[in-house]
Amino acid sequence: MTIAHLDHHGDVAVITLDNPPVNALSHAHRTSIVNHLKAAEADPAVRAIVLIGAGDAFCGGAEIREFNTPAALAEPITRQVAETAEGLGKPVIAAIHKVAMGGGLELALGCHYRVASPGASIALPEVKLGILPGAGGTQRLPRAVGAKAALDMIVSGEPMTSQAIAPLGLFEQIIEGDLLEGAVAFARQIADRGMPLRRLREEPVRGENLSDLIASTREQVARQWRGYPAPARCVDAVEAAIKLPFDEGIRFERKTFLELVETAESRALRHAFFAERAASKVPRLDPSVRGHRLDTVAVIGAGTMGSGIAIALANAGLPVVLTDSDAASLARGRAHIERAWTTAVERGRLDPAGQARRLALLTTTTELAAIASADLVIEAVYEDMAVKKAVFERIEAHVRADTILATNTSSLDVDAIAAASSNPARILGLHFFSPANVMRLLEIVRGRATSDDALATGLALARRLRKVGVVCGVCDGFIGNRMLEEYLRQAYLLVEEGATPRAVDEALEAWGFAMGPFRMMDMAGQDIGWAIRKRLSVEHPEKPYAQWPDRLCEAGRFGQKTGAGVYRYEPGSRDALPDPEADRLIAASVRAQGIAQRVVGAAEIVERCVLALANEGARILDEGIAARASDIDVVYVTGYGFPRYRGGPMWHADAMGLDSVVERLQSYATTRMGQTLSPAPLLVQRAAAGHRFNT
Ligand code: T1G
Repeated sequence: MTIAHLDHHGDVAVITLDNPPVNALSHAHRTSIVNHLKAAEADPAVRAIVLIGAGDAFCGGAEIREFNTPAALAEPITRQVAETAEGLGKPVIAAIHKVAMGGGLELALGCHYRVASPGASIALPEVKLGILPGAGGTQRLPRAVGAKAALDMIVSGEPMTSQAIAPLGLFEQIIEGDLLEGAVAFARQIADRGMPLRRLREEPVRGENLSDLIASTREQVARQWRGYPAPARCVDAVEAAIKLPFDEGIRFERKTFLELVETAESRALRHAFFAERAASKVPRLDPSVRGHRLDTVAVIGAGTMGSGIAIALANAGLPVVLTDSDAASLARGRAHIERAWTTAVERGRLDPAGQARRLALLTTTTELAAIASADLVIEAVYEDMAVKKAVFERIEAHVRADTILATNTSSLDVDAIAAASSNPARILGLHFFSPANVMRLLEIVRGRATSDDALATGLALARRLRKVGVVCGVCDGFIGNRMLEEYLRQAYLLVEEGATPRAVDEALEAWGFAMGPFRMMDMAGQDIGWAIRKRLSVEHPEKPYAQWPDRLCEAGRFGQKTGAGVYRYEPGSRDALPDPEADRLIAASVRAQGIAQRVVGAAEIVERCVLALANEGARILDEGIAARASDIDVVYVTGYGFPRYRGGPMWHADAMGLDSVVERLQSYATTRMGQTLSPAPLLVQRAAAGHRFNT
């Protein structure tokens, strides 16, 4: 790995940040940059200095892997690198392309001037890692672009493009051509004109009604970021920039950063960051296998999933052929897709040209022969094994021998589907989550016969769709739905023992879940859970199943789709309202079984539901269905509303201590749940060895 290096373009020194893959500011890199800045300052032949990034980034920020290690605090820290640039007596120009994020943007803010290529991604995303910009960003960005824009960027962590942020005052120039050439010419111009060195620390924070701005942002953060400490502290730091002299503001920022970087939430969010990236590294898959070119993708079945997948494909610029044997279903699917893009245009999330481009990519037909040119076919028909096998047989009659075939099944046996195929090696599972054009998770199911080529094609599709692809083996429910079954089992049993559905939902939502289990099942459809319980109670009779959910389904209470499930819903509303009829059915079911009622507290609700996830995750890990514990965390955080600031079920168990997890599960295993909460062998093993799930 190389680090920064210094070249001379006549009387302009060029310091190139060079720490692949994103020029992260490791201690060695920081030291090298400071040494080159000082050397350029001392060199009488140098009249100006340009900082530029090698490869695909100016700089992606501090080296996150150094956090909570001595290297992160070893001087020069990132703030000092920015201060060195700012303190020089010669003009220092940051030349930005592709990415300037976190400490990388803060380094650029310490420079006297900034130029950029168009399309660069500019962000202070630290809040997404549970921290805040700790190298002067909260103090300099408000002075560069004004308090409002800076506050939006720092609290959201979201990027702006270089050309969008330029008018706010961040960049002196957007350079269309060769960035280095343009930056050197700009630097020489600054030197020739003897321009004053622009030091942001000497400038005021711009904006009106700043106290109102801070107050309103605080209210918005309190509503939107429950459970996340960092956003509110970001507001505090920008308020310090407004109210305090620069150096006091910097001290406040540093103190706040050091507090946040030690929080459990930040450690969990950093785990989630790296876990998503680790998921793309698949054991026993030759990294040189890149998968098929994807020029055309076909989707079979224009229902909710099929049309959602078609939207996701067209949004990613892929030509898609959507077929359905039933003309009415196809028409409904197409109408759903067109409505989605029309709504996006109405809401300003898509421009008419983008809508037209997407519509041009979409072909809908009842003729299955239209899939002949597809490189990949995704089956999204009714969740029934016989139906799927029949569809695959018809698909194979129309496509090339090398076309990859994927089933979108949410739990059925991919090996059984593949076994019915003439070429099982080309078959895999691509489990999309509804709505497929919104949810980031994609479970990529690797069958026994799935070839590396087919698997690599699934991973490439996930990247193309900007989804998080997690490879899993074949089992009932793969990773997420298999764990969900154990989570729901506890939730249903808790109600049988005396908890109300609303108490269960509220306990888990207070703990951080986006939606409690019963509101979630009312939305997904109680009938879906009913069908799965019917199948599993036959396949696994040894496990206890609560009966009251079946009583509600027998009464036709499927949730929002029927206006009533566990809760009642007014027409057109998703508000979960109390429903005495549901309470009556539950009480009758419990009475008929003679189950003694008791007071069930929120702590027990959370513990049994959350640890049931980690316990089943341990079995999934032990069976090799998931390659690593962090893949399980990624599935549950990105696909099932597990709070990201708690890292995922396996990370949470690690944070609790696996010996405590074993002890808590054993304390419940003696009750009615029997072996459903008895600790999994791998959990007991890791706890006894003092190890963690996430190594
Ligand atoms: N530190 C360490 N590794 C990093 C990294 C970072 N800042 N950014 C990326 N990587 C690794 C990543 O793990 C992956 O590794 C590889 O680079 C490619 O990443 C003082 C304290 C920059 C937009 O939060 O958002 O500065 O898997 O797959 O899609 O105030 O990476 O190959 O082993 O994501 O092209 C603030 C985080 C840090 C930006 C590029 N900065 N990075 O996206 O590639 S805190 C961030 C990203 C900070 C200061 C504070 C993205 C990217 P591997 P990738 P990409």
